[in-house]
Amino acid sequence: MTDTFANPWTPREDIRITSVRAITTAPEGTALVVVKVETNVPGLYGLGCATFTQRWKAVETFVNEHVAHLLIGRYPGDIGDLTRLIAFTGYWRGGPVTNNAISGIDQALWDIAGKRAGMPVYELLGGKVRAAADTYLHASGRTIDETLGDAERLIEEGQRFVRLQQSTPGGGGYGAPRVPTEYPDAPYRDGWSARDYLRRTPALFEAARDRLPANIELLHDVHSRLTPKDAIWLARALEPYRLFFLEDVLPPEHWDRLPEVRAASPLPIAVGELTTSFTDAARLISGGGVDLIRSHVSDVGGLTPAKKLADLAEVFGVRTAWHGPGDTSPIGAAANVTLDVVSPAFGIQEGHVYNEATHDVFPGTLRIVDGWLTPNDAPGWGIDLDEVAAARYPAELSGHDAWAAGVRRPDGALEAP
Ligand code: GCO
Ligand code: MG
Repeated sequence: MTDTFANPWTPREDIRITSVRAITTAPEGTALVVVKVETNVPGLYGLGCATFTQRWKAVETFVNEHVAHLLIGRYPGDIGDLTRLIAFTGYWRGGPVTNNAISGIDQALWDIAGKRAGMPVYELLGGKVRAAADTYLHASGRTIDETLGDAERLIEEGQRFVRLQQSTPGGGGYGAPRVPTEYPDAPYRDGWSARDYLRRTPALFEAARDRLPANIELLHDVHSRLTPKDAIWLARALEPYRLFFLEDVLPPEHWDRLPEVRAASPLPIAVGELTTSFTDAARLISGGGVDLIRSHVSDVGGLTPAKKLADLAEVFGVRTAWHGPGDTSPIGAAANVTLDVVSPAFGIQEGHVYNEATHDVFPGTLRIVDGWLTPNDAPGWGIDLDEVAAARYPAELSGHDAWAAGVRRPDGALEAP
């Protein structure tokens, strides 16, 4: 009987995929999904990041029920064919659930390829063009003073790049703690006001330039909450403070207006963590609206498409800043830094300091040292998964949902998180 899903060539070696499983663990409370692909060669398996923390059960089911049977019996070296098979058999393509599932497989197969070759993945991609990736971490606080105090702590630890986020009433101002209401007469007293945010943010950066060393690079994440005109206003207001980048000024629905925003100010514009298709990310790069592309690698389908995006960015003079928050597994973080060291288009890497429980679950998890991230030299990603430890941290249905539902305007209208 012919196997409809088999590719029509004979594998170079008789190595076969024997099992494909999604494993979810939450050692920091945030659900992390990884895919484990096992083979008939004893001890030869790979791990890939498939973390869509808000909808982790959907990714788990997608991998275990819809993907595993397509791959069992296949040759793990045919990465491009296997990942296209997953995409095309669904007919409708793209989206975070599909792409995270594909990424889990894609990265696990690259891990296997590295282990077979006895090389880290960065060498399979052509090798290093830099020793390590410079990172930025997040400083936040209820007040300007608290935010800058947090930044000083990070600078003390060796960071040269810090993202500054300050609370504004209601929803916190993205990335900063929630503070008490300031709109007692409004229908929703604990609302978040874009006008108020626009007024406060330049003051934060003015104070930062006064207080922090001049060589420290400053970043800021708007988290997609502005209109194009407000975005231009903010970019211009922040010009004197020489930001390294201004992130996600517009929601994805208005990305066609990015060229206008970018042209209005010399401040570099970084966009892309909400891209959920390779082609959308490619169009951001080629469309003239971004200075840095910061896709979440698993949301565009894994290492293979992200490497193509890095190459495209190189051609267009755009730099990379791959999304790397706490809802990226340590395998995903390793994929990010792999891209960083192989690509001439590298701009900066968002870092996350994982807790010790995460290091127990994922032995080999990278640590930021003096602000730098350096990939493992071990074959593949050089990161393992201790399944017994992982099971000690079961995931719950996402706390991120509650956070995302928590931002409303003073008039009560739901705001993008
Ligand atoms: C960033 C982010 C994230 C996202 C988070 C959503 O790191 O720049 O915007 O923190 O909010 O990944 O789940
Ligand atoms: Mg962001």
